[in-house]
Amino acid sequence: MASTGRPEETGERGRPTERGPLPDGFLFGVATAGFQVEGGFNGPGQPANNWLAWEQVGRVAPSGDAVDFWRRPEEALDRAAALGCDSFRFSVEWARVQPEPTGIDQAALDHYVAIAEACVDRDLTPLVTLHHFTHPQWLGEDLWLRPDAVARFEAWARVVVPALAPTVRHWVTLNEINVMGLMTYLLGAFPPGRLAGIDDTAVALDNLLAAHVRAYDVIHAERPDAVVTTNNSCMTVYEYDRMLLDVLLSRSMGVERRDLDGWIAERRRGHYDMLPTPGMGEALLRRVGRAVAPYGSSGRWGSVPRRALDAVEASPHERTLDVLGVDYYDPQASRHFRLPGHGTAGGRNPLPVRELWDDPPDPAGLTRWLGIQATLTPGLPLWVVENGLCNRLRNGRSFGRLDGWDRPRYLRANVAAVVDAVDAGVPVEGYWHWSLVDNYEWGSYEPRFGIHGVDRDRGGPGGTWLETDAMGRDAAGTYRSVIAGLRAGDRSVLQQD
Ligand code: IFM
Repeated sequence: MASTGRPEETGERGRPTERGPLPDGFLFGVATAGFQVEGGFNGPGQPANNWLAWEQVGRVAPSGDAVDFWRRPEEALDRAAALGCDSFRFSVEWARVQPEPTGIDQAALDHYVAIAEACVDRDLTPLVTLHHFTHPQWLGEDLWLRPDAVARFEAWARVVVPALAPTVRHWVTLNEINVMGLMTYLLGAFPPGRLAGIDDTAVALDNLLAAHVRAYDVIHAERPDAVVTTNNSCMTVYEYDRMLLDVLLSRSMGVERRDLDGWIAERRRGHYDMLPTPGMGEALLRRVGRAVAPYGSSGRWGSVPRRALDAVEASPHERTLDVLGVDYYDPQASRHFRLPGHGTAGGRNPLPVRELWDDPPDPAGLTRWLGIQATLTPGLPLWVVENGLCNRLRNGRSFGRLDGWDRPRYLRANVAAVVDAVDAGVPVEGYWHWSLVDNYEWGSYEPRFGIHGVDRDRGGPGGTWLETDAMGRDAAGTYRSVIAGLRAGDRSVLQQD
């Protein structure tokens, strides 16, 4: 199995080192995504992506300059290095490199190579995402329903990977495949904003999984020692989380295609057996998930193409995940639904869903989740590819969280949860905090996730970075001391004040 750490740092997996409680080669990082930080999309003369129409008609806030990462990546990389991180995650934006159907913007591609090299110059292992929710506008909003979606994505990987592979060994193919499918076709939150498009969700998920497999193959052909993952956002409903990974892993687990549906049923049981007993809402969502799944169910969704399985079968690799990436926010599906009019930071929420800034932290849940994944896939290392806390900033006013949590407490508690998992023998090999800096949160600058806050009204394009986070807390100082302390074997840095 490929080692995920840098060669000089790699030791025995899951074994605490003499220097501290974490395995050798454990990566601490921060995670970002191009459209959220770069700026310079969807304006006149700028590369256009699938959010263009929504920005133009005012359905979402303009992404504008974001934090101007495209023009000054050094500031972000210096800040990540100053935290003591040894990894930095960024995405290569398809719309920037291929703004037109024909040809590529070589200067843009070279710029991404330069960013990867600038990471290495700072001892930051680059973790590169090939697709973080966006694609060129010319591919249409419904790219992931198109029969040629997988081939298109494979062609995109063939553009990026040869250019970056000499510098980049660690990859995320597609960010949060499950969220991409659900937000686009079920919940209407990503363009084209379809609600309850159950069949479309299934087709999109199938295409996204197949695209992952093809990209995995492209990356490994270019760089056999690559470490490749995709990072589902943890969700308790099996069909929208673990089932997708199980489809990818089925071949490596010796499951024949004809046996897949029965095996999926077993895996569903295994997944739910390890989760806390569901309340009524959760049980209902699980039933719905099961009824509409493209895999593991009978009859109704037989029309879904199952391209993912074809790709898994055709791959030269028995297993197309080198590490299991998890994004951990609030996995409990039923917790996302609330009665309209419920209280939220800064007012009342008229919608039947919980806002990001009200998502309840659950560090113990993170330890449990990591353990469950390791049990379901013994021997596969794990990365926490994203984990972060949101607060709201509205019209220049920053709101604290209703539950009183802040980022220093969250950072300590969640890293401690990862350390607990490692102590229990779970092979976690990296943690990337979302995010280094406040950024464009898919249609709005109100949700803030940054270790560094940004004053968007001061300074030039991209605003002014703050030393504190949006709540005025020293999140940077906390992460710095947590990383340095754990590397020195000092767990006291995880204690709450
Ligand atoms: O900002 C997003 C990111 O793009 C994907 N994962 C969740 C983050 C916070 O909502």
